[in-house]
Amino acid sequence: MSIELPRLPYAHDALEPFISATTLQTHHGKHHRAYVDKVNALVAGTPLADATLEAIVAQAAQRKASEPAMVPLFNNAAQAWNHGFYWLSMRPPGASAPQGALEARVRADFGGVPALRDALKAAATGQFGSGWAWLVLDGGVLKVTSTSNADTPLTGKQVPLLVIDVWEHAYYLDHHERRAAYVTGVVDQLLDWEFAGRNFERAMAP
Ligand code: MN3
Repeated sequence: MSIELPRLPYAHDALEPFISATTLQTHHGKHHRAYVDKVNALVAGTPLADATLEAIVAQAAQRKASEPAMVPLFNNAAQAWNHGFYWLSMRPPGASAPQGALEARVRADFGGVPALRDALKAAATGQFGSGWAWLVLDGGVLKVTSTSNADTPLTGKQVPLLVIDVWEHAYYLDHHERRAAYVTGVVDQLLDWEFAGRNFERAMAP
């Protein structure tokens, strides 16, 4: 068994004009696929060959400080996982907003949805260099965070609810150096708050 490139949950042009079909073809078909292929090459013939992607990320994260070979495995496996989560974090443009229990939690922790959107934009535009901006649940409290390169909340105690890829390959073809233009489109038009709501309810379930 090897890990697989997940299908995009929408057509390549479904996120236009905020993210172009050309970007999705390259980002999903080339960048994400390269991470998946590299993981499969690195685990082939090892005890991790049959592990799930989540287990590979966890193992590599735990062992990379003492085993140099685990560093590239972590980087590629975490990137593979982060990208799968990123595709699910978006949906075709339209009015989507937190509902129900998640919306109540957003009001309690951020004061309201507009403040949460501002915090996500600030984290995504403010992340220095390559990385990811996240909405996470941390001990029952919503937080906005960012991680560098391949780093992922999956390896810690925070539960990821949504993510925005802020590597240049996510926006350069569409927006060149204007990361903020890409981030504004994603946060205001593309984030899938139903996906965040399902992640939130699963994390809060006893
Ligand atoms: Mn990417």
